[in-house]
Amino acid sequence: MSYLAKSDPEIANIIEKERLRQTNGLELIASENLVSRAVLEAMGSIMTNKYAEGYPGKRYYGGCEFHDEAENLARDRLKKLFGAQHANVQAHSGTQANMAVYFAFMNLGDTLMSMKLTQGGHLSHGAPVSFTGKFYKIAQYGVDPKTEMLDYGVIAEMARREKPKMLVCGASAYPRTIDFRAFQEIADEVGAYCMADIAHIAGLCATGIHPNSVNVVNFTTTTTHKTLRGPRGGAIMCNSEYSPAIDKAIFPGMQGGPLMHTITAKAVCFEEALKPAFKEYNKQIVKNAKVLAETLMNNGLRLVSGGTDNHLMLLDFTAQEITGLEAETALCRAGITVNKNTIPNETKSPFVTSGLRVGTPAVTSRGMKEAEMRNIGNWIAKVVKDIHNEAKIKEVSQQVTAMSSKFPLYPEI
Ligand code: DSN
Repeated sequence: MSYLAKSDPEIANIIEKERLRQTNGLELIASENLVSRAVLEAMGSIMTNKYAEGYPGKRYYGGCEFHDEAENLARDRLKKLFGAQHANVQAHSGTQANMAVYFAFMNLGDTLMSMKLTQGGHLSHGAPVSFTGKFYKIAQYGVDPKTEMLDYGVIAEMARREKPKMLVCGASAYPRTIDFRAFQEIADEVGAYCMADIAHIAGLCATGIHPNSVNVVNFTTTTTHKTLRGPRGGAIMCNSEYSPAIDKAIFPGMQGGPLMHTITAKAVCFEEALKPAFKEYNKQIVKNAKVLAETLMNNGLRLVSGGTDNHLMLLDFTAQEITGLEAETALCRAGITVNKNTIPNETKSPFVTSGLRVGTPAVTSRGMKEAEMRNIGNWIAKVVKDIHNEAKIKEVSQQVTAMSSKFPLYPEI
């Protein structure tokens, strides 16, 4: 940051404060992660200087030969990682990846069937405030009120009734395994397309720790920055027959110039994800989540669905009579960054909520293992059970900083 510190000390100072926040605290937001130095370098590289509208071999600007090489590598590596026939790596985000699938294969007013936001789904799966809620007729399933897990029989019945054009599976706050084959079978029965948004669990799917949706459902969309541990961005995978429509929907359908520095960094991330160490990393994410979940439950806290199969868990604070917002605020003050989240059968607004979403990808990237998860679980319980006790929050904050300092963000610098 030596150039930035000289040319724009104000911004350099903000970045330094954020570096300290990340270094001294514990990042437990389930959708966040820490990229490698190599990914950071690629993102901050001169690849940002170029317009490359179009696709490799067919650009609307000259001088794109090295951008073609980078994008081809990104596409090939992503295809290899998931066993996909086709990959589009230009989507700026997960929402735009989803939008491209909808625009390519649905007409305005068609029915989109998906998981409700308050039950674990995503804004871009049909929330009234998103473009999806305005452009399409929305039918939404949730989880079973007792098990708090997906009930494929109920989903199939709804699909028969609603006859969607697109059946969406995948979630932002669902701690359990998703049966992609069951979703595709339901879609086939009612003549719908099936899209899996694996943004949260992409790393787990790529490494076989969670079933892979590619070659099972028609379209797979993802972000590249969650368990995949790459730069912020999106991607789409599908069979070759769908590729012309998908590519056209992204460009020129909804995006102009691709972010070539990000695409280059995606290529770096996909190569890292092809290495055996990435599988070990994803295994550890799940091991850590299980230990953290057990520790929280041993402290008398309730987890939605009674546990987790993946990288995240949802705490329900109904019994503690505190809100997700209060818990988030107190934990953040203790150096534990989490986000309030609606839980199934939520009675409070999305800005207040009765729950909290907790995930292990970022702390696992720092090298933390089961022993650290036990500490974290005990600290979370200590804070949320006595939310107004300033002395306790301070004590936890000191313990968090002491432990975090042993796990630097980038050990090599
Ligand atoms: N960023 C996603 C998440 O936190 O799950 C939502 O867009």
